[in-house]
Amino acid sequence: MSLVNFTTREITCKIVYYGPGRSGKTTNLHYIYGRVPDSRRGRMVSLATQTDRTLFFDFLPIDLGQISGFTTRFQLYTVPGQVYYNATRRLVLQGADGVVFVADSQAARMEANLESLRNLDLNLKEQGYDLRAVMVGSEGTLGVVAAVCVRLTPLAPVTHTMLFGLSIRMYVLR
Ligand SMILES: Nc1nc2c(ncn2[C@@H]2O[C@H](COP(=O)(O)OP(=O)(O)OP(=O)(O)O)[C@@H](O)[C@H]2O)c(=O)[nH]1
Ligand SMILES: [Mg+2]
Repeated sequence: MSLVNFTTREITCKIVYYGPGRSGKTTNLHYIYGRVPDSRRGRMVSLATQTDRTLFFDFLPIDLGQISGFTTRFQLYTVPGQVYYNATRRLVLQGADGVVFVADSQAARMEANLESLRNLDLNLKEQGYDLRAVMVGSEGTLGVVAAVCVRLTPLAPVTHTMLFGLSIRMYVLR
């Protein structure tokens, strides 16, 4: 659930980029950092090894403007993809409102993608989420996002929420 602070009138959403090592999670955040205007982004923090592998996480705060008088902030995190950093992944995943799964498109990395998806499934279970249910998506549960497009233009006066199902979730979890 996003954090809503009625006193400061702020809504904060935590989005975690998840996926196997070297799939491009940190690259995604760098790209977003490069596209968001200075006024809408905070400092990007990367805790990485000397070879630029994520050691703990990357963190990028972005400001999406006002929704119904509330300042909306997104906190984007990446996890370290290397298999032996699972304790860190579990920590970073805590309190996430959404997950962006970054798969590696190289055919040779298919098994690594599936391993990471299974690992996500296990780690979400610890937080009481079932990935199969999550991927169906219903109000109030965590969402798994395959792609994100953030438009930093003024909000429309009226917005609608749409819910749709995907028939491939069993295939994805196979
Ligand atoms: N060709 C190509 N290279 C990419 C792409 N995305 C990332 N890379 C390269 O792949 C390498 C690893 O990318 P990272 O973004 O550091 O990967 P990561 O998922 O954060 O990896 P970990 O931190 O180890 O989990 C870097 O050298 C990137 O430049 C892509 O879409 N295409
Ligand atoms: Mg990384």
